[in-house]
Amino acid sequence: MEKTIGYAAPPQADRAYPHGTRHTPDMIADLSGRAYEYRRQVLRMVYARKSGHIGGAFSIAEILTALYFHHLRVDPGNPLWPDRDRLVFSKGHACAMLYTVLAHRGFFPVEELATFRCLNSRLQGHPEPAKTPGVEVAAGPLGHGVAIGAGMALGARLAGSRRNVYVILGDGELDAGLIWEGLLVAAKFGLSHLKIIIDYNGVQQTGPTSLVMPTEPIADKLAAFNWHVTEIHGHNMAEILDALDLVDEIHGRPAAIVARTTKGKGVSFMENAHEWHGAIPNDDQYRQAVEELREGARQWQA
Ligand SMILES: Cc1ncc(C[n+]2csc(CCOP(=O)(O)OP(=O)(O)O)c2C)c(N)n1
Repeated sequence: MEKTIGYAAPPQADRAYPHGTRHTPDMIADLSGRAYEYRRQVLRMVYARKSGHIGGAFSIAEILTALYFHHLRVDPGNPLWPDRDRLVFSKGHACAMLYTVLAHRGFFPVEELATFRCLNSRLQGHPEPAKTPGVEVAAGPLGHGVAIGAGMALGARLAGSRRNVYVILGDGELDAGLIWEGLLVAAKFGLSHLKIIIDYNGVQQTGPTSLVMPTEPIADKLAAFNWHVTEIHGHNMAEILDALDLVDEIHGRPAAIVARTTKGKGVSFMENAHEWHGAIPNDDQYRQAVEELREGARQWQA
């Protein structure tokens, strides 16, 4: 028998809106403001540990917030519920944001975020499903997400389950050849359970994607691979929520959301700067970043 999905939030969790809730202005403002609070949490974690990846964590904040607090059918009280939707976080280096969102959704205590990247912590520098509740796949070596997601989507089909598989990729990650094999396989099998979201911030570890390995026009390439493609502004909560609803209605082939984002979003000196892929703020930079992110959250308060 199908289990009722547990939207009753665990005591510590932030409010989740049930899948299908209307996209009201209040809800959009609430989730948008939270994305800034979650960025501040990530900043605290990386600053405290002097280790981690801020730029790519900040670019995915709104998308992960939309997924975990509105779209995904998951149950923090029963993380291995067989029919849950799966989130494959392929750009694993940016997991500080994944951990933050999972903790605030109720998968594990928010206090545990303070153990990020500590020896023997459940929150390692790259995600590990055996350790961390809510993490579905191990990631770190880039390029595996689409192939893993295709396998999971085939599995859902064979099991007769309506669960969906969402894969989050970085644009630099598209340099990996295995991604393109996964795209071919998913199209071949018409995997409509599979939805990929490309966090296209245009900047990777050592410079702009357009210089390291140009991938544009990405939408045309995906369409030529027989994927349904939607392009959105990846920090606009309303556009994200609409796109997630839209891709769920695509049948007969897999669907991609190309989200145009900004690496380091929300902190002026981090935005679009590849140095902030993995740099650690000094004390002054930390204070300025905290203030800018507070201001970012404030703009969404009534
Ligand atoms: C197979 C593999 N090659 C290289 C790396 C090193 N690496 C870590 S992050 C990164 C850049 C990723 O860029 P992108 O996917 O755009 O990530 P984002 O900007 O979203 O952080 C690279 C090359 C890796 N983790 N795995």
